[in-house]
Amino acid sequence: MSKTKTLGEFIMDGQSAFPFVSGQLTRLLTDISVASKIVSHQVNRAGLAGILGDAGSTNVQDESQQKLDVIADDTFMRILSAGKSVAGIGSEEQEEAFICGDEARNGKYIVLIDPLDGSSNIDVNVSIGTIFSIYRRVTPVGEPISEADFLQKGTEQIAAGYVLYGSSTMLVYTTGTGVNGFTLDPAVGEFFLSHPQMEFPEVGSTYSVNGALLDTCTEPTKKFVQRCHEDNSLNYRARYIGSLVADFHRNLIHGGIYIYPSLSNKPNGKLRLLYECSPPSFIAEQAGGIAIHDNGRILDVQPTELHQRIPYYVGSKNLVEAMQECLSS
Ligand code: P6P
Repeated sequence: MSKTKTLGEFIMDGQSAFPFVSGQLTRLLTDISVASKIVSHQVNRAGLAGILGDAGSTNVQDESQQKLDVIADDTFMRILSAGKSVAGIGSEEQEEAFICGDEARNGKYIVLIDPLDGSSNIDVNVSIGTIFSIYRRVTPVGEPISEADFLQKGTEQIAAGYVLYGSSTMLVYTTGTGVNGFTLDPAVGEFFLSHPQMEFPEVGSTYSVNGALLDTCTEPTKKFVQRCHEDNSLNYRARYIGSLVADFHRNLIHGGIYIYPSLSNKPNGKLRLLYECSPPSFIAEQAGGIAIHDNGRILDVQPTELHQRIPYYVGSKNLVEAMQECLSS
């Protein structure tokens, strides 16, 4: 029986295809998997370790931080900054980008991360996730890094992925040659390749949008949802978990569209471009899907601020194209 490949073997296979690489990306992806295992362990024992609930602090978004938000952020920051592959980290939980120490000045990469997305679901044991993006720095290695290193278009991503802390813990990522999913076997502490070459099904019929927002969202989303209700050609269903990673992952496997639209009181919606939208958009396009905002492709947007928000529509081609029609009509 062929042995199931571990994440480490898969990453090394990727490196061996480019023998002259420095190995920094391999080390960085490995560091992300290590941090993910630590966070998975903390999430899975949260109710027993007194780490549920509020941390008593707020983040830059003025959202109350959960204890696990802080733990996840500390874990990823500590491990990624120690790895010497990363020159800087932009995190949802940190107002300013974190500049890694002198020993990381030779780091070639920049990481943008939402350490724990879906925090409102932590205390009720519903799936949550980590979302990450990896870019090459634009400033010369060895030089101080600048804002431009963090504000790169999504098309410049070297890799992007998410970790889903669900009924099992999965790490799903792309480096631009397809999307592969790995499942953590907690008995041995290894991620194993369980979902090779993931792609959206040909047709999706699930839409994920917070129904309570339909009163305040702009007309195109109202029109899209109305069309789903009226179109009997597909057996549409609504599924909304309140965790982008969980909704995105289900839609990737079964087909569907995730929507966080522009609202009358929040014209840029809620989701952050750099660490909530660009990574799943890279994955979506690699898996045959589409990812857009109100006026075009997410990956083409030139960021202007680390925490900027953007309306977001991502998923199966047939559904996002239907949403595009509503946006342009
Ligand atoms: P609402 C979690 O805070 C998040 O960023 C996404 O993971 C999730 O889809 C969305 O916000 C939920 O927001 O306004 O529907 O509760």
